Amino acid sequence: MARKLLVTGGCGFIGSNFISYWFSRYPKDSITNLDALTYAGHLSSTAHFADNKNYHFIKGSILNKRVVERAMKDVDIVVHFAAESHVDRSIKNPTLFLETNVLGTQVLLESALRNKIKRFHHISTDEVYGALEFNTGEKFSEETSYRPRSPYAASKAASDHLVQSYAHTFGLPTTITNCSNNFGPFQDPEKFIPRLITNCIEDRKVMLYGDGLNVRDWLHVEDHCRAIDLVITKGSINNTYCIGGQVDEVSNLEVATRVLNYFNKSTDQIAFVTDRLGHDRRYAVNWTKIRTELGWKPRYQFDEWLTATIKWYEENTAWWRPLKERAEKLYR
Ligand code: NAD
Ligand code: TDX
Repeated sequence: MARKLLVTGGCGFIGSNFISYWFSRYPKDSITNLDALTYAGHLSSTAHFADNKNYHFIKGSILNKRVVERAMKDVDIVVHFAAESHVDRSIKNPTLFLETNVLGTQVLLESALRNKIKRFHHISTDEVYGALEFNTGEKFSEETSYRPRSPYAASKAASDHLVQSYAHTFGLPTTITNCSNNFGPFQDPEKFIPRLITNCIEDRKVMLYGDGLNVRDWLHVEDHCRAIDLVITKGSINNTYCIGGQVDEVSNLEVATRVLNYFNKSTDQIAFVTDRLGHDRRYAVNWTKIRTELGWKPRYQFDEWLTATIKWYEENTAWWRPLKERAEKLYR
């Protein structure tokens, strides 16, 4: 039977990829996308499905109770992506992160409860677990204690706790996924990999924070979407699943070197700039639970799909060029 989904933040990077993924897999389902179109929300990321008769867009904030209540009508499944998502911005303006990520999530939870939603799926991050040391072999898992270290991570941790509290106290059927750094098409050029690629295309220097040795666990956005699908359709209620990528430990410096190599540029193009305050050293995710319970594993190998992502940015300059100057301004 066709289902009705409410996707929040569907004009952002992962949300727009998720809507494309869902329509390709479940064409009979209908999707309402509630997005405030902040600086991170782009209608251009939704152009390829905007005409689908099963797609509806509402421009509005998850903080607006009236708008949320309207969007929630007759919905079966909520998939909640909307958030302030950039760590550097959370260092400059933490308050906005608390408003959107914590209070906004609570508005959605209240409305989901009132409307007897069958599943509330919350998208979260591995950053709630803090940071790992180098060369320890340690990874984050569902058992790891929460130790958020940036205002962004703290706001996501608070939102996870709220979701769990609504499940426990009020019986709202929820699931949470905590995933690592995504990469792929339609990621805003203010984030590391798209900034790297677009700086190379525009012959700008490539910026690395600190010594460039920080490690991220890169997950292709489509692998992420497939994992969310499995958790929604087959995952156990009131459960958390960790999601990570198919990548060997790779430092930011190595990622930058690979991108520079693609463009036949030398590492002289790298500028080591002032480190991010509180910069987390290393993330790595143990995804055993989702593999053993739901049979998920990442399909997209990092090196191969980094090249595919570079090509996507080369071929889609019309998408990112209008966003580039604003993104660079953030770092001045
Ligand atoms: P993004 O910044 O690209 O997009 C966020 C979207 O939310 C935008 O379309 C924006 O307009 C919308 N939004 C912001 N505030 C809103 C509000 N008040 N009401 C309605 N819409 C609002 O983010 P993303 O990278 O796609 O991340 C999506 C989710 O995944 C976030 O919850 C983020 O914490 C989580 N996450 C992201 C990553 C990653 O690597 N990008 C990794 C782990 C978890
Ligand atoms: O220009 C840069 N130079 C640089 O060295 C930028 C923008 C980043 N970096 C570093 C900081 C990090 O070590 O690259 C790494 C990745 O940075 P971001 O793209 O800002 O991602 P990160 O801070 O790791 O957080 C991301 O993954 C987890 C998402 O933005 C979050 O939303 C998600 O929860």
